[in-house]
Amino acid sequence: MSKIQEIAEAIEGGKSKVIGGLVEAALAEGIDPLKILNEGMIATMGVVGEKFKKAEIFVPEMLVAARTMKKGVEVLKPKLGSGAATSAGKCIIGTVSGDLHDIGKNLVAMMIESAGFEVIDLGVDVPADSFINTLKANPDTKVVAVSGLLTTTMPAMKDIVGAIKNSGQKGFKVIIGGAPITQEFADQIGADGYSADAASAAALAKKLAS
Ligand code: B12
Repeated sequence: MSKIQEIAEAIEGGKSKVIGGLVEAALAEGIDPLKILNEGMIATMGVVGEKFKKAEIFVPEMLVAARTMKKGVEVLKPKLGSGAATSAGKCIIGTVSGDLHDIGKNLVAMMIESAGFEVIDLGVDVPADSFINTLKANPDTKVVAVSGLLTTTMPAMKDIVGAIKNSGQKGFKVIIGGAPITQEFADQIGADGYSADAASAAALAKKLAS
């Protein structure tokens, strides 16, 4: 079995004790960290999601898979990103209110940080007020990034983006993302940008901030 398959199986099976060692072994074999992330980890969360949808697994299994992926990402983190030294400005990031998913948001935060931004991470379940108060406290913010994984929290994303845009604060762009989000939805709610994954989110943030 390849190291990537072993990592995928460990995540799916929620084997958080072995994941760190497996990621280290894969890195030692010279496997590209991005390949480990995309093929071993992110793809596996898609499989986990499908199994949940078909009621083959339930929330606890989804949770342990998520915890295992997080542990794996910790080991991978120093190997990802460019470690850019120059400051591209500030980026405020958070997952919308009502939504507790943060793996994708954390990856986006990590890649945006590697692209040279100072990242202020508000965590999960973030209401519009928190985004706006943080913007007011950090008027030099260049990008506000809003994540959402549930179709049921897409209306909250619309409200949050609207409230941020109408807050009277200036000089920043709003980007959105998450599994159910599309460019069409971003256009509809007046966001300045959308991207489908963490690497392109960082490129988008850089483009919009310059
Ligand atoms: C792990 C997981 C959980 C974990 C979350 C743990 C955690 N700390 O995040 C737990 C168990 C807590 C959970 C709970 C629930 N979950 Co859940 N979960 C998932 C699962 C399996 C994986 C999500 C994930 O981490 N993916 C991997 C990451 C890397 O991908 P990502 O988040 O999409 O992020 C990438 C891009 O979207 C993008 N991106 C993300 N954010 C942003 C932001 C910006 C600005 C940009 C530009 C890009 C960007 O870049 C990221 C990196 O490439 C998904 C299945 C799936 N296919 O998504 C279901 C899923 C999202 N969950 C689902 C559901 C239904 C739930 C629950 C309602 C279940 C329940 N009955 O309680 C609860 C809701 C809790 C809540 N209020 O939030 C459904 C949602 C269905 C829907 N259409 O809304 C899914 C799709 C499963 C399914 N197929 O049914 N879940």
